[in-house]
Amino acid sequence: MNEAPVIHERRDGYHVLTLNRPDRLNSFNEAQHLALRAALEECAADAACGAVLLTGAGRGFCAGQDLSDRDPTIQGESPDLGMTLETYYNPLVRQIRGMEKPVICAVNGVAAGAGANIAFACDIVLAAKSAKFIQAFSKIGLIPDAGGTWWLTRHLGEARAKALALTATPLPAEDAAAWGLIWKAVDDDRLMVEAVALAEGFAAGPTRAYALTKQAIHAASANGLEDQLEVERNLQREAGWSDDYKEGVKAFLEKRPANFRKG
Ligand code: T3D
Repeated sequence: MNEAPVIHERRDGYHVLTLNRPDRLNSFNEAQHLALRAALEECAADAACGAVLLTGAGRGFCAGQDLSDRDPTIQGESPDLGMTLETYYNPLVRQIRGMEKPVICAVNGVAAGAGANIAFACDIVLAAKSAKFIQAFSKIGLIPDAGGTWWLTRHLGEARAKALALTATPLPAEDAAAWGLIWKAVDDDRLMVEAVALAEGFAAGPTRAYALTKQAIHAASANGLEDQLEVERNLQREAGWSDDYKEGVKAFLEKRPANFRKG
């Protein structure tokens, strides 16, 4: 068995990152944080990588922070959780959001605490129908982190955000999709098939246009229409100067599939 906390597979055109602490439902300890950070840095730097696919080993996706590292009977003094967010979780969310290529999350089972919110940070979230999302924080006297208060409020509105956060009620994958929190819930045996098909599609696609699209959509949540029209003008100008755009139009006119070369 591979004991690395993150399994990093470099495939043709995309990378697969699998959280790999299944006996702890892939909850985060420091080693897993550092391995995931290094893997994402490599994905970002690899020009041949057109997409990242994140998933979990075993029956869970990720149960958030490894609470055995927070055992008060061992730790004594309370840890500074603001510091652990600043050191590990916040940079991880920024790394995923800022990745200049699509990040797909295949949620293979329960996603709890920061595990749920890291999934929501990804660009396209597919979940197995058996999976559920739990804002488990209130059960241990914490507040949602890793962007949880932001994703829930933006995607669901205050009523649902507060109910999920305050009650820690598990949200089944199909409801998460129906509520607009994730892209799709799929049959369990189809999860990786569909996630891989998406990754392969992105691997063959116009990477720079995907990066600019992410940038525009992220800007939209803070902008009014006038400001957003300006963002679109500026980013479309850049897209229009790319070789991918020339190739896309040429391929359309020649009635053939485009052969994007990531430029
Ligand atoms: O601390 C900071 O730095 C601040 C940041 C905080 C971010 C956070 O994420 S805080 C929230 C932490 N996560 C949780 O509170 C979730 C804890 N886990 C659960 O509530 C449940 O395990 C689940 C609802 C996720 C799944 O339940 P179930 O019944 O399917 O599985 P289980 O039996 O509870 O778990 C299976 C094993 O994984 C079990 O170990 P065992 O008994 O087989 O040896 C369990 O202890 C272990 N496990 C699950 N979650 C964690 C964990 N071990 C350590 N930390 C966990 N988070």
